[in-house]
Amino acid sequence: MSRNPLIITCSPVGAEVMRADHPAVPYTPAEIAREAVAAVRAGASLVHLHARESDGKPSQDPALFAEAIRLIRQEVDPIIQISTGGAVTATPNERLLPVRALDPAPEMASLTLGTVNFGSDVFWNPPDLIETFAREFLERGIKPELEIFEAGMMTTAQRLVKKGLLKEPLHYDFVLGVPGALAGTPRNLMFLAEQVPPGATWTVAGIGAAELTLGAIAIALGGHVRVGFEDNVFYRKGELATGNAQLVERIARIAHELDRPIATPDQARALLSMPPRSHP
Ligand code: KMH
Ligand code: ZN
Repeated sequence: MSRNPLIITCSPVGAEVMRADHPAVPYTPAEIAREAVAAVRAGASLVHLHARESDGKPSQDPALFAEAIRLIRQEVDPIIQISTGGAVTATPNERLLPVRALDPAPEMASLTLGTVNFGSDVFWNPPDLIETFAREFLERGIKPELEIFEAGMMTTAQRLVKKGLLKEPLHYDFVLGVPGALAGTPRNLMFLAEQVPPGATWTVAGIGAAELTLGAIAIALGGHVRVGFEDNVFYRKGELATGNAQLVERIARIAHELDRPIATPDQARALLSMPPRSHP
C-alpha cells in the first residue's frame, strides 16, 4: 500500500454551479475565502480558485481573485491555484488576466490541454492558446496543473514537454464525468493513471457521484484527490453537502483508513516539486 501523503484539493466554486443547485454556493471573495479556509482546516492543502461577481456571474477579474487570496492567506497557507479555464464564455485574454495581474504571481494555475465538449457548450482550448498559456506560466514561474478531460490530452502534455513549454515533473488533474467528455469510471481513471510518467503526480476530480468513488480509488492507487462544489454539491444521493469542508473531511477519513497521511501545504509543495512559499 502507498503511504505518500495525500494532497486534498478543494475547489469551493467553479464557473457553472449556482445557488439554485445549492444555497451555500459561495460567490463573493469573502464567501469563497470562508469556504476555502474551512476546507483547509479540514485537510485541504491546495485550493483551486474561481471568482464570481456578487450576482454569481463567473469572472476573471484579478481584483476578485486578489481579495479572495488575501482573505484566505489571513487564516491559512494552502497552495492557491488560479483557474485559467474560467467559464466557457470567457475569452483567452480574460482567462489570463489574473495570471498577468496578480502580484505576487500565483504559485499555481490550471492549464487545460485541449478543446472539449462541455455539456451543451464547447470549452475552447486550441493548440496556440495552450502554448500561449504555458509560456506565460513559464515566464512567471507558475506551476501548471494539467487539466485532462479527454485521453488525447495526455499526448499533448508530452508534446509540450518536448517543445520546452512544460517542465517536468508534471502534475495532472483527471477531470472525469463532464457531460460530453471522458466518463467518470474506474476504468477510465486507471487508463489515465497508467500513462502518468515516472516522477509525475496526479489527482482526480470526479464530477457528481464520481467524486467519491474515484477519490477513494485514487487514494488506494497512490494518487491525490480533488473535491468541492465546483464538481459536486452532494454528500450522497439526494442529500446536499453542508459545505465544502464536509466533502474534504470525508476524503480525509477514507485516507486515514487506507493509511495515507494528509499532506500539509508545505508537504504538498514538496510533493509537487514546488518551492516553499516565501512571499507574504
Ligand atoms: N469551467 C470550465 C469551463 C479550470 O478551472 O481550469 C473550465 C474549468 C477548468 O473549470
Ligand atoms: Zn475550475
